[in-house]
Amino acid sequence: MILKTINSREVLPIYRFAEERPALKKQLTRSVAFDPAVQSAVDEILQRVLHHGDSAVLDYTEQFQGVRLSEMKVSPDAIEEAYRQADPGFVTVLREAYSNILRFHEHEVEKSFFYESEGGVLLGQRVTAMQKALLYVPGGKASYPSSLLMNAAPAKVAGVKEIFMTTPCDPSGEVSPHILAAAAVAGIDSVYKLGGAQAVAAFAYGTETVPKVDIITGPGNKYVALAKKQVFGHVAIDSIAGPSEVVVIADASANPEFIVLDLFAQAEHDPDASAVLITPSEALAEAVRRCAEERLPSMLRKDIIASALKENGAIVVVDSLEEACTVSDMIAPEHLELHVEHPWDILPLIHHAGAIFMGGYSCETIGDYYAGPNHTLPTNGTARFFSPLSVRDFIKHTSIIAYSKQQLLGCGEKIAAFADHEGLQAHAEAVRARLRTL
Ligand code: HSO
Ligand code: ZN
Repeated sequence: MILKTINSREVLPIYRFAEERPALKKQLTRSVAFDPAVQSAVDEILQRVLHHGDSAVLDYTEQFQGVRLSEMKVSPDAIEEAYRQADPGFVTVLREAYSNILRFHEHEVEKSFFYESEGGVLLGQRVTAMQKALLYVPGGKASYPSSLLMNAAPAKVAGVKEIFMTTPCDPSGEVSPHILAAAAVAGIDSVYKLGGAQAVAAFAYGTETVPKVDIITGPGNKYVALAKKQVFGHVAIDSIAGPSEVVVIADASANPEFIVLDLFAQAEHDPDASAVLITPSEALAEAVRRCAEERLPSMLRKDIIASALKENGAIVVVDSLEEACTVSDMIAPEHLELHVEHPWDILPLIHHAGAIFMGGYSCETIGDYYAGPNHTLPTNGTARFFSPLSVRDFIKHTSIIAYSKQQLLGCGEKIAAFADHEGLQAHAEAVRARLRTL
């Protein structure tokens, strides 16, 4: 078996965990870091849109998309037309996937609760949906109708009143017909042609024609990601999406070709994506490395795959499946596939992953498009504390407190005395004034 050093730049180098522990830990764990140049560009865009509204949005669109828009919205007719023109097979799978995604998210719905506390006091928590949501859909090569469905479904199920979508237009002012067809399937209320930090700013602050929303979700480039981070507080956001990641844990029973294609599937998203196999089987490690070398030249996106795998790809040989789970937890990957004979047996050993795919036939592609769970998942190791996009992101809770006169009489003086201890006289008097009426 060939063991490479951590500095190897070969596609899918093999490392032995025990020998490379500190270096591998450094290489495999990723964290969020923003470039200061991007930071200052985004700050300026946010400030200009905040103070100059539409004119700043139009100027930036002209600068970055190369078109002076006369209308920021896509007309309902154009959406309808894109839907009618779309390949019927594509529309069918969009509809089927959307129905699966909706059904999964219906299980996430939280109920309000009310209960009678001591002495009949009524307490509760009311769950209501946010009123307006913006779904951001990136342009160019990363413009995915599947991501639109994944963002729309939890908003719909939560009961968001108005769902807006925005995606950057091309230099002729057009947006992708596939995205428009998906917007029709998902029942998006209005579609805008804006992109970048200027789109995030417009919907976070509101302009003369762009509505201020309550939440902005969806992936985007580093400008969009940083703009979302900066407007957090003015609006809610889902999370800061980083490059996509997959970890595969496999034993000797696994199919090397399945593993290679699943690693490639993640790597083809982005040169910064990461794809890691962890296995106790040296024979499998070697078979996967060889198969990756064989398959790479025929892949359409081989250049992206090769750079992703060179920078962030690895095969890590461990002593046992237990150790594989420990290494995976250290990465806390966005996606984790368990290509092992008994995946349910090792599931309890995994604590941190955005989504876990059980067994060699549950490939990530199924989850990306069709199964139902959300494909917007925590990246960059944030699966330690963040969760997939869900209905919970689009709702909020309100506490309800209902005391009657008699119920206040029972506890009022104690509460007033509590307020006295904090030196807050008006608080104490607010209670005592009521007690005096009883
Ligand atoms: N794997 C991506 C989602 C996606 N895949 C969209 C295909 N289309 C991030 O989880
Ligand atoms: Zn994918």
